[in-house]
Amino acid sequence: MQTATDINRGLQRDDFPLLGRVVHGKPLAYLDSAATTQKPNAVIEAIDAFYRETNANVHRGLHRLAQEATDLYEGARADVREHLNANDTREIVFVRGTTEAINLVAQSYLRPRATSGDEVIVTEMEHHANIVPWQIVGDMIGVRLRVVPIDNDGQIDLEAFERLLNPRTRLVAVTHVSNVLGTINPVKTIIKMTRQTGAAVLVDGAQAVPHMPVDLQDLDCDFYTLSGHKTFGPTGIGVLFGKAELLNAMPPYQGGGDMIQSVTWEGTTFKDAPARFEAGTPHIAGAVGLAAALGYLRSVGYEHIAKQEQSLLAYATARLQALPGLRLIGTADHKAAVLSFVLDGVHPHDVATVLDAHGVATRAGHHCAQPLMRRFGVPATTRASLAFYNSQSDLDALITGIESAREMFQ
Ligand code: 7TS
Repeated sequence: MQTATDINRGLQRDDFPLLGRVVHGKPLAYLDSAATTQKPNAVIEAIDAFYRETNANVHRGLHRLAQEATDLYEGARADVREHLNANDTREIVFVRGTTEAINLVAQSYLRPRATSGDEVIVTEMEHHANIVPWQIVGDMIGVRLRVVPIDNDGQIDLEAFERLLNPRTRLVAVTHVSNVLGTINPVKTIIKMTRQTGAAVLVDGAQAVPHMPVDLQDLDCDFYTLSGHKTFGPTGIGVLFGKAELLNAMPPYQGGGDMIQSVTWEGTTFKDAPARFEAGTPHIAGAVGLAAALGYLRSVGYEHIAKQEQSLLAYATARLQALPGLRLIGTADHKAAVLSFVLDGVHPHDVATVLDAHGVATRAGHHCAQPLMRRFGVPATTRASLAFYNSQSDLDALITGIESAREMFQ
């Protein structure tokens, strides 16, 4: 159960050794979890134990360690399936992260199917990872990007979306949670609306899985992505979920070892998914660490996580809105604990630099969402992005730092 102490201290904060660091002589206030999350002991220990006790390659050795490593790697896949409530373990492809997952879908799903004049629908709030891969393939075959507008609070205009859907729509690609605005999008509605057409739906879940339970059978999207490092797991590992019938009908994205049935000089036949999309030695320790992270998240409990983060979000929103000259970008009714803002007369990078001197880690810039910055008429924002381990004192340090930036620059 959450208590008032959790908000003061941060939920399970002691599980995260790095959060005890001192930066510039100040206790670290880590408010950059949308860029990457810190790692709990459970994850660090799982990776450490893998390299100390089990390390071997997977799927190809008959010796004991190779079998154990394969069991751990495939066990991690089963854990991911369970965590996301996907139908089948074969629908879980390990990739480097969301970026690679979306590129895979662009190259292996869109490229072979689309013809000139087809359309891909995205929204104005997408990360570049959910824009550029469609443009790269689109430019090769003449596929057009159509963009769903958002309102001034950062919420998708569903009526405009409905008007954009048409028989030329091949794919709808939408973020579950915005990395800049925090908006939690009505993806179930978007998926249902898309189902009225023949188009497929990809949901970018990079910023969702760290904060909320995701039920893929309930959502019924065709593709879903996550990044391990944003979900309290290691960098270099992520997941592409794809419906089995779609994955098995898609050509491989990369060729190499462990993904073939047979290779001759005349040609090659491929294994079914997920192996056909996992050429070469995978990030075995990464998968093990990711499974540990998801298990850890379940042990903390998404109900407690949501309660903690929503309390912190409410507190931070009220404190920020009380600061004169501060404009919050992203004020949706339904949002995750991400606070982007601009301060009159002070460049967002200067704000972040002053904050750093106070031990407060934020990100400043366009957050890989340049079209979104243009939509709000700003070149950049400063962004504080939270996780359940944050505390009210992290947010107090943020406010103190912003006030000091204003004194220095205004
Ligand atoms: N999609 C969203 C919504 C994201 O926030 C990010 C990364 C990506 C895709 C790409 O994920 P990757 O793991 O493949 O890099 N977002 C951020 C961010 O907000 N700050 O740093 C990275």
